[in-house]
Amino acid sequence: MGDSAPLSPVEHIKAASRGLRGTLAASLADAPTGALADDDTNVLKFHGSYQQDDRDLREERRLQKLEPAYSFMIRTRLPGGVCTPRQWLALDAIARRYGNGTLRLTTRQAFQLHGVVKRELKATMAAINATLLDTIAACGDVNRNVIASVNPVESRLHADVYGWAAKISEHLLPRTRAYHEIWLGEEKIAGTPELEPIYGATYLPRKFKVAVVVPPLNDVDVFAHDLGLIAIIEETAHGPRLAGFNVAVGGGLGATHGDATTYPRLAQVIGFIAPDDVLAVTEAVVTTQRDFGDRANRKRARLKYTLETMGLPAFVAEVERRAQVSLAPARPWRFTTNGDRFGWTKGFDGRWHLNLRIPSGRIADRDSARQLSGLRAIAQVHRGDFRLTPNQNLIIANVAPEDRAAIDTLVVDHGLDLYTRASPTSLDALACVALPTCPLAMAEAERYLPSFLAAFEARLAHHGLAQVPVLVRISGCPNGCSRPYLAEIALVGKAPGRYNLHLGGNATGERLNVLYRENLAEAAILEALDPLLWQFANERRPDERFGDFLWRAKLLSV
Ligand code: SRM
Ligand code: SF4
Repeated sequence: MGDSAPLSPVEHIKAASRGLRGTLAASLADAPTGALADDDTNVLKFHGSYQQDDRDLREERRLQKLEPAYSFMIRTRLPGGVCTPRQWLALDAIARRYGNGTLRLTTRQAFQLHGVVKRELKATMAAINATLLDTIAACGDVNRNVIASVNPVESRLHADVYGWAAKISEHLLPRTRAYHEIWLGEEKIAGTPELEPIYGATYLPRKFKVAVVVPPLNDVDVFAHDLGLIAIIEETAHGPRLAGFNVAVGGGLGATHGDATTYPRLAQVIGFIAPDDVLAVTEAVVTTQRDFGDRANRKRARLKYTLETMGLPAFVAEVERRAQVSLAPARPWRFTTNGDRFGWTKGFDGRWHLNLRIPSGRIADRDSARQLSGLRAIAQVHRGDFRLTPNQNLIIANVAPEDRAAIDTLVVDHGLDLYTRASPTSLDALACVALPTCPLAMAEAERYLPSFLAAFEARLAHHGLAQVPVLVRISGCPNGCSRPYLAEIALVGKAPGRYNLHLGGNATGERLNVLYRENLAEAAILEALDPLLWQFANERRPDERFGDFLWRAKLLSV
């Protein structure tokens, strides 16, 4: 807006894509290569897929003068992370038939399949669609998967809140039929591409993320979002009622090492709205970002930077004008944790929910645990549903009391009972995918998490802190896909085997951590943590968390 800088190349690709069609159909038919035409790799993202190559094999293939080992990652759209056993079984079969034989649960309550080759991409997308799931807008410069508190226990209103996540997701879906034409063979309608009433022809300047949360849980890390809705529940004579939502805007975590113009930022609460105003306000936030966001510099194109350039009051006034809604003063709320509640919990309606621990969300059959087979066996008998948590874990939800024993047996038989054995710190730890599939990874994350935790927990035990939970998150680069900047201890990839050490987030997702030391290998990370842990062990107040202690003891500064 008002900026004379040239548009970023992606803007031209979107504009020329004829409603996200690009030349994808021709690229898919180009048999000699496992890759798509360059521009189509950008268009493909809006359909929920990324072209990747196996980075473990890159050098070997280069020496053999072969093109990289291209394959595709596919991400589902799954508002609130809810899916049925039937859908689970279908995705499990698709992962084994077309993917690399694993299912990956993401930090945004979605599934990712990795390792799909180009000649099978269309069949895979069609197979996913046949399960009544889709991948539309799971990636790209649009609203992404809307996430929602899993919370099936504490709130009678969880279904309402999940309903809002689903409604927002539908409301903000692109209207183009490109997905149906390219992947499902729908007949093309001649003429100009469909109008996109919310997005316009060039969609948003950047990705856009929405979370809906039900306090006291902040399992979605609501303040990491472009738009966060905090459900306000009122107790009435007839039971609890969803009064409305506090609205938070401008959260986002991605940053670039060494570039101070990019930074993680927490969303700010700007007011309260009634449920009836949710769609209008959401749309107004999206269209304001559409019109005022930076389309020249993609590193500064998220809503958090639009707020910086517009100023919060002007942004809020614009949203109110567009939505024709006046925001009321925000209502009080309180979060107690951003973690999951592992094990069995009883819901308000007498049904049971089993929160399993799935390290880094990777579901695979390995010697240590046959998770994929185990969850397949559970899906074959389960009569409730599954819920993916934003902490990359899984809830087997809505289990009748009489079905619990059978599920427990399958869980134990397949090594899915980690939640009964893991330490508090390893239960809550997150790591992003990183190598070998992520093209942006600078260091390992998912594959490094187990060995880092083992080394770190040995230090905790040494200081008598083995049973004290510390929120640890690892990302392979500063983009922050495991939401590391909210962790008490975060490792952010800098180079192979080296990380920036961030300290001082809290356990409710309400405080950013700060950079403590740069570019450290594991031994130096542990060495930096050791004196802090020693002091924590000696001076800790009852139940005090490590991140809170570091600030109280003035061991960190902004
Ligand atoms: Fe992410 C890009 C994986 C959640 C911030 N993210 C990527 C890509 C697609 C790499 C790429 O652009 O080629 C990664 C694919 C790796 C792979 O091989 O699978 C990737 N992001 C993930 C997932 C799978 C991490 C995980 O281990 O679970 C999460 C998928 C979520 C989903 O289902 O939609 C994932 N990414 C996040 C989050 C956390 C969240 O949203 O709650 C963030 C930080 C929050 C935010 O957006 O600010 C996040 N991902 C990014 C960014 C930085 C964006 C920015 O504003 O700068 C990138 C890079 C980009 O967009 O250019 C990125
Ligand atoms: Fe890839 Fe970086 Fe995201 Fe990790 S944080 S998945 S390395 S983009």
